[in-house]
Amino acid sequence: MAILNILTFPDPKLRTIAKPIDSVTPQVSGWIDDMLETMYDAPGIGLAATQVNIHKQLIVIDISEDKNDPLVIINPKVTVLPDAVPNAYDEGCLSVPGFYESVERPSQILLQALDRDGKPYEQECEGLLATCVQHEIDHLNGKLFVDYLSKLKRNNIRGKLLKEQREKA
Ligand code: QAP
Ligand code: CO
Repeated sequence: MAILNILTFPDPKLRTIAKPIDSVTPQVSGWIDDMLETMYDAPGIGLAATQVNIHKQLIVIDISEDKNDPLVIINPKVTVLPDAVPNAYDEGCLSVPGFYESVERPSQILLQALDRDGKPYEQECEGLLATCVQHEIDHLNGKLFVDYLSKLKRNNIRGKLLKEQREKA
């Protein structure tokens, strides 16, 4: 197992579109283990492969208090459920460290995906889980939560993160 390097906004690699996974090979299993370790170490509640520069449709999430309920999501499809309403959450992102902003997304979704054994499953999600799944699927499509903010807010965050990255280098 290994802790992977997390790309930081505005790294253009975060805009890459992820490709579907054909089958859960030992390499894919290794990515899952490393992504879970990286997410728990951060610590975070969700991590998309895009964020660790792996451009495959793979996500890990754990919103449990005790950090012992990992959800592995491969090749996700999401449908907004008919009763869904817009729900605002204060979102953060391991690729946008130190910044949290309110984003509105549908409150209830149906997630269809493959598990870590390559077996299809579906799960209805609401609350924080629904928000987190949609946030992570956005990563696979090259999208970040800052894209939902005003240009002024996004540029302000970009400037501060670039300055931090310059100071670290
Ligand atoms: C996505 O984000 C999410 O700024 C997962 O300094 C977050 O795990 C979806 C983190 C909130 C819905 C609501 C962020 C850690 C972790 C930071 C994360 C930071 C350290 C973010
Ligand atoms: Co994120």
